[in-house]
Amino acid sequence: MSYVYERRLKKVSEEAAKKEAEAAVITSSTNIFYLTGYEGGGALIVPVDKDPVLLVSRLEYNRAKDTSYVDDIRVFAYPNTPLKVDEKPVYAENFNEALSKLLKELEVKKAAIETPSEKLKEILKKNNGVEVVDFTEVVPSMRALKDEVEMELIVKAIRVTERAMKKAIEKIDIGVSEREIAAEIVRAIYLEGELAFPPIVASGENSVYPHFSPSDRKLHEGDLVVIDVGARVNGYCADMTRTVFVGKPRGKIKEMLDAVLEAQIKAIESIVDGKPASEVDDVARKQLSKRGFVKFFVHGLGHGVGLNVHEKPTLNPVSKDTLKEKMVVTVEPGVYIPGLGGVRTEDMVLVTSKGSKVLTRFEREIF
Ligand SMILES: [Mn+2]
Repeated sequence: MSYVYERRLKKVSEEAAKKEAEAAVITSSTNIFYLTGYEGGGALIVPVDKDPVLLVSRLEYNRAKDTSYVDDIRVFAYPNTPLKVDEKPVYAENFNEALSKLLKELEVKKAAIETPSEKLKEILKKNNGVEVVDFTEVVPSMRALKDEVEMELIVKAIRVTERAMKKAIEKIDIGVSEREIAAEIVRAIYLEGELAFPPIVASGENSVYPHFSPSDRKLHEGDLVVIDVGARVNGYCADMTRTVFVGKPRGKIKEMLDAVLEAQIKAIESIVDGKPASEVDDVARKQLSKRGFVKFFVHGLGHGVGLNVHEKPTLNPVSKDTLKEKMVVTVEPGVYIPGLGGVRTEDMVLVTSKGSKVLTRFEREIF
């Protein structure tokens, strides 16, 4: 992995240089993980022409030392705690003070910082006269394009998610509660990874809520059951949804199920490098409107997935993002009709130069 971190850190220092800063300051713990392999909070300082430095709280020091690609680790800790860590003195009493001291030591006059608080800006200006520019969007944009290492981990997370989905669907039966199905999912996922998010199991009247926490409700004949599941494996997430009908779907419900699948397939077929994300969303909406369901499609079509389950790009009617080769996105149209129920199908797709590759292998038509 070290060459991966080296490559990513080099890119960050280049981006900082473009902003005429002497260093980037990364404060998102997910971005720090992406750049160093260390998952706790703190800050990563990436100077343009010096080695990177990790700033962590005392409680995270050992984890940082054991997992981070970056060797130079400074610790901030309250003054009344032991003031030596590994025989090294504690660097400063709190985060802002530590960052201020470090930027001075590294002779940084202009820092490109992720989500800088007004308080931090003030402290830096007062202490060292450091000018601050925003760096919030840079690493998330890098993360939107997945490299080979990331693709392997994402596919692993998808396979774990599919095994959990299979268990959930096998469990579906009249009289079984949403909670029991959710528990089955959680167990299956924890045997191989962790949860990317708490599973959604929404049955009957609950299925009209796109977001829902599993309840004591027991399944009945004629229920739609929306199951939205995601595992996280080695930091990388998956996200998939299937809708199952308890019984044999007919009439309007069968139409909903078919319409959502058609919309999903059309949208996936329209994906290609260079396509505006809003246009893919529009393809799904147009398809649903042919069947009269578009007014019940109450959310965006999808989102990027990686270290976060929701990340760049966004696929919705107002998205300004353009799909690019190496992006991994979900395609998840849904129709939610009060009094009838909800239907959603979600798969993960890799954007390629020629079109797309569906990464999820799980059968779609299970009703
Ligand atoms: Mn999703």
